[in-house]
Amino acid sequence: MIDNKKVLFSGMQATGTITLGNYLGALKNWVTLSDEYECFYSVVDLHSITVRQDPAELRKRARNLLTLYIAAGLDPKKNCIYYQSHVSGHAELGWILDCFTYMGELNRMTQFKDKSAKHADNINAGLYTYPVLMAADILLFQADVVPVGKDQLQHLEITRDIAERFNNIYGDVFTIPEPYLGKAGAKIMSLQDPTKKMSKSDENANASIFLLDDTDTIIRKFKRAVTDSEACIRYCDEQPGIHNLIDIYSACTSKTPEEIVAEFEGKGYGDFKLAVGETVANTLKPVQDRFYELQSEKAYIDGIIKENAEKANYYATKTLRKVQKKVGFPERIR
Ligand code: ATP
Ligand code: LTN
Repeated sequence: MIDNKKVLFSGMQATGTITLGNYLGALKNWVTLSDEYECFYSVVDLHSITVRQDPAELRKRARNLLTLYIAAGLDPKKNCIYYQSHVSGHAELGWILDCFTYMGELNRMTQFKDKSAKHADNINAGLYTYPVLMAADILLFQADVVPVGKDQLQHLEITRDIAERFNNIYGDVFTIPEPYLGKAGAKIMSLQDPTKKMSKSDENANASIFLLDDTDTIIRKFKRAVTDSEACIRYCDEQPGIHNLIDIYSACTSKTPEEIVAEFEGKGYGDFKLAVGETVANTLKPVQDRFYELQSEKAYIDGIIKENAEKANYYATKTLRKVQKKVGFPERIR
């Protein structure tokens, strides 16, 4: 608890331009939750280097991502928006938690299996211990709740296991976090293969809507979206393409799938795809406009980066000192 509010932590990697999946599955919920909780939203750049990055490009993407957090509606005066690399406690707690995590647990992580298949030439130890660093992110702030997309639930589970293990040995040190999944949009699928999740690292640019895609591009991508052969709009597992488009429309409009099916009764795929495309474009437009405005407000953003890194460091250090004491590191002499 901070000032009688429960704590929320979440983060995104600066590995590419964020997609509609990241927005509907995570960022949009972050904004909704931001009044209720004391929030920490990190650009998790330490996680990004588990995959080889171009340094200049990484720096630029991280800045854009941080700016997008604000453009999407997170007030940086109320929410602590910061770069993970500016708070050394993440790495320090990560190391300690490495020593409380079993290789058997890490061997089961599906993201590790997927990413090592994708980057077979660079299966590094960081990629393997990635979930422990993620656990450190969350536990460092004693987070009660962690809003994520469905693909991250396994990492939340291991975070809880590590925290419980640590607490069993040393007493109540860590808050046990709960995942938060939004109602709609928890798993947005690729527009080209609706059995795969929409991902910012997909090689096919038509498979993903990027947050900064312009209106024409968005509509074109939806027009080309792979759908099914039944030519009617139903919400069922046999029509994964239409299912995905209904989920997207639902997440943008707050209409239920039933209402959407009723709205498009008797209409064809073409009409529906256009409606989804226009709705997504209208949803993203204000975020894009604000992003481009903010990009030119360098001093303002720099100020936020500095202030929030200090705030994050303050809370991180509090937990870290407690943990260091528990495991038996010597007291600091002041
Ligand atoms: P990559 O594609 O590079 O593996 P990613 O987009 O899956 O990256 P992150 O940037 O780390 O991964 O994800 C940030 C947040 O967005 C996480 O909470 C994740 O669960 C959520 N997310 C990612 N993809 C989707 C999706 N297709 N649908 C819903 N939520 C998603
Ligand atoms: N692993 C997440 C990104 C991430 C995160 C976190 C999310 C890193 N640390 C802490 C929530 C809380 C991902 O790949 N989507």
